Amino acid sequence: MDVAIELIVVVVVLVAAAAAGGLTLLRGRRRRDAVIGEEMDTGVRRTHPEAVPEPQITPPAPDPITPAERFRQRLSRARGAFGESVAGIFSRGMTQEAWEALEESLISADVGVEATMELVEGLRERASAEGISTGEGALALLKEILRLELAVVDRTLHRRAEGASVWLVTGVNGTGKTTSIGKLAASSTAAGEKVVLVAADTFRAAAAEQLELWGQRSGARVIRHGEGADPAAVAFDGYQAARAAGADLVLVDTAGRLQNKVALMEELGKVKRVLEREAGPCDEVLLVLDATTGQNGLAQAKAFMDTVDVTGVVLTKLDGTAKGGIVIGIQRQLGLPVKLVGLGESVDDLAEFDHDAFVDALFGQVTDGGRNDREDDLRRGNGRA
Ligand SMILES: Nc1nc2c(ncn2[C@@H]2O[C@H](COP(=O)(O)OP(=O)(O)O)[C@@H](O)[C@H]2O)c(=O)[nH]1
Ligand SMILES: [Mg+2]
Repeated sequence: MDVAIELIVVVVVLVAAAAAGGLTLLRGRRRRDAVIGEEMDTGVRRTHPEAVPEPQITPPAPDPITPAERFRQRLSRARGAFGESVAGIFSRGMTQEAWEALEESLISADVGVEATMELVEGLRERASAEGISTGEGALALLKEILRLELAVVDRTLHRRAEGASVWLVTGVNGTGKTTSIGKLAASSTAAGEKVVLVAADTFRAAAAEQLELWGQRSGARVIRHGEGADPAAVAFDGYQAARAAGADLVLVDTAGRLQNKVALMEELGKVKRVLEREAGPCDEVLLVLDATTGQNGLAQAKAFMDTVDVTGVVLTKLDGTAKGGIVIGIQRQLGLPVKLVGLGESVDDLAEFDHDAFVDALFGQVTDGGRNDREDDLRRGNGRA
């Protein structure tokens, strides 16, 4: 009899893990289950079921690579198109055709038309001022210009010194809000923090259920109401619960169906007002953008920026696209810093944006860290001090 019950539990756990995006997630989950035991029971409604025993699987050895290396490796999947098209561009020297081809490559990598024109113009001016005469030299200079441009932005993820920090997460449906919140929750709980997830996307019950699954996986508490509940009321309860529990971080998940944009934006504005009334200014208002939607995503972003003061972008699905140039588009066209990058569907696939690794990956160099000698040699070889 006991064996039968155990078997059922094992099957349920396996099915749940598989449904949530593959058994690879078990790795992150096992690591973090220890945190589930650490409770915050101070009268807060606890909505995730009791932790269930897990099948005995030997955990794989911890990843020895650093986050920056991981970022590079993951991005390397996306580098293809841009790196390859740019590599051959200057093979016949710095001709007019080459400059035009470079513009085309940047535009197809989603840098944006205006930004591309400015970048290429700036590059041509500097190349001639500095006496750079080879294509390789021009490419090295382009990398340097991009690095400098991306380096000047403040990408700090703000936390308050005392009390629960509040991060409101917004964006169109399907961009990866809930998944990114889950990943953030997992890394925060793994770092020993108390995290509360607030299911303020009440449009479908499935949205809250998805968040609960991440709550179980990460050991974060989930606050939810029923389907169709007022999202602002859930936000209110969520923050109160977090405060009562002495939580460190509150991650608020919101709805993103654009079919009824006016109602959506009103709802979002209200959620933010309620949070700020209770907690003071949100420490972060993150806009989640799907890198594969490119310039269309930027048009959608404007609607959110008109409603809430967005403090940064979480750029998801960068693992599956060659259009990484959107990072530059976001910075130039929206004036927003990309703070976090989604590089896959599993729990570890969220990274803080690393501009050096990003530029390397964009140009197809993924093996060495930061700036590399070849680049410096090229510059020296082209007559610069
Ligand atoms: N490849 C990839 N898929 C992602 C990433 N982030 C989210 N997803 C997937 O995108 C889909 C929508 O994500 P979800 O979090 O439900 O979006 P939401 O509607 O904005 O909450 C899911 O299938 C996720 O697994 C990412 O960085 N890379
Ligand atoms: Mg969602």
